[in-house]
Amino acid sequence: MSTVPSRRPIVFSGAQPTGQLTLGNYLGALRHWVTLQQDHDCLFCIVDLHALTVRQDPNELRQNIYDLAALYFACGIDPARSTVFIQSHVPAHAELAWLLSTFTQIGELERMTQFKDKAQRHHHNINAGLFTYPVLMAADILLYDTDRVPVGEDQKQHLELTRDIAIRCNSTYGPLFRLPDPLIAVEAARVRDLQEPTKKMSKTAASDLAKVMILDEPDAILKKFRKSVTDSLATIRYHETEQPGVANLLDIWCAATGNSRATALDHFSHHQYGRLKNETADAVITLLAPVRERYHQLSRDPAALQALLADGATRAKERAAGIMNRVKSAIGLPV
Ligand code: ATP
Ligand code: LTN
Repeated sequence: MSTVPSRRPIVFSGAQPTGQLTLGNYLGALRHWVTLQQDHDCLFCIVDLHALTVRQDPNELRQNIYDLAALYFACGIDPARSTVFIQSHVPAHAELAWLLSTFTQIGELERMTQFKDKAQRHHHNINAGLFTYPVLMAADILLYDTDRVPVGEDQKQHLELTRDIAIRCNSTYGPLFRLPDPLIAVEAARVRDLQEPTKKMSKTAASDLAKVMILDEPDAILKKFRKSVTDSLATIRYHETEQPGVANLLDIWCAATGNSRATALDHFSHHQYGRLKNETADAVITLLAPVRERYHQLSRDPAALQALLADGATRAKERAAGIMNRVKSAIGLPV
C-alpha cells in the first residue's frame, strides 16, 4: 500500500542580530524552535535587514550575525533538519516587502506598539525603515507559505498585521498567500526586565543588570538575580500587577525547571525573596550551561559556520523563487 507523504506544517521565525540573546529570547522563542523541528518544516532566519532600523556599527553587526547563528545551533537548531540563513542573503525578502508595502496602510503602521516604543527610544533616528519594519516581517513570513510563527507575545500585533495584509492581497488576487498563525508560548511568553519588571527583558536594554544573557557565566547570572528588583510586600504570591518582579522570578523558575505555577507557589510561599532569587538563578545556570559550552565549540570554526549559512541561503532562495513568481504573475509584473 502506498502512502502519500503528508506535508509537514511550515514554521518561520527569526531574531535580530542586535546584540547577544537574552534569557527572554531563549525562553520565549529559541527553545520552542528546537522542539518544533521534530514535526515541522522549519526556517530560522537571522533578520539582519531588520536590525538596520537602528544604527549599527558595521563590524559589530557582522560579528553579531555570526554570533547569533552560532547561538541558534548551540541552542539545538539542527541544520540537517531546518533551514537556517541570513535574511540579506535572500533578496526576495526585500523585494516582497516592497510589494506588500503597497498593501499596507500608514494608519496600520502607526498603531504598532513596537514602532511607538522604538521611536521613543531612538527619537533622533525615526527612519522610514523603523516605520515599515512590520511589512518586512510580513514578507519574511509570507515568502515561504508559512503555517506557524513561533514568537514571544510582543510580536503578536505584527502577526495580526501580516494576516491582514495577506487577506487584503488574497481578496484582490485570489488565494495568493497562506494565512500564518502565531504560536505563542503560554509560559515565559514575556520574560521581564530584572530592574524594571513592568517592561519586557530586551537585549538592547541599557542596563546590564536588567537582562540575563544566554552566554552569561554562572556568577554573573547569580549576581543579576540577586540584584533583581522585587517589592516591599515581603510575601511570595503570583500577582502580575502588584508584584511584577516576583511574578517574573516565579515564571522564570517554572520555565527553567518545567514546574507549574502551582508547584512554584507551594515550593516558595513560606520563604523569603532571597531563596526565590537564588533558586531561580540556579535553575537558569543549569539550563544555560550546555548551550554556552556548545556555543564556544562552534565559535572556534567560523568557516564551518559560514558554510552552513551558505547552504541555508541556497535552500531558502530556491523556495522563495517559486512564491515570488506566483506573486509577480498575479500582480501583473512580467516574470
Ligand atoms: P530588541 O531588544 O533588539 O528589540 P528583542 O530582545 O526583542 O530585541 P528579537 O530579536 O526582536 O529580540 O526577538 C527574538 C524573539 O525573542 C522573538 O520571537 C521575540 O518575541 C522573543 N522575545 C524577545 N524578548 C522576549 C522576552 N522578554 N520574553 C519572551 N520572548 C521574547
Ligand atoms: N520582529 C521580530 C523579528 C522578526 C521575525 C520575523 C519573527 C523579523 N521577521 C518573522 C518571526 C517571523 C522581533 O522583533 N522579534
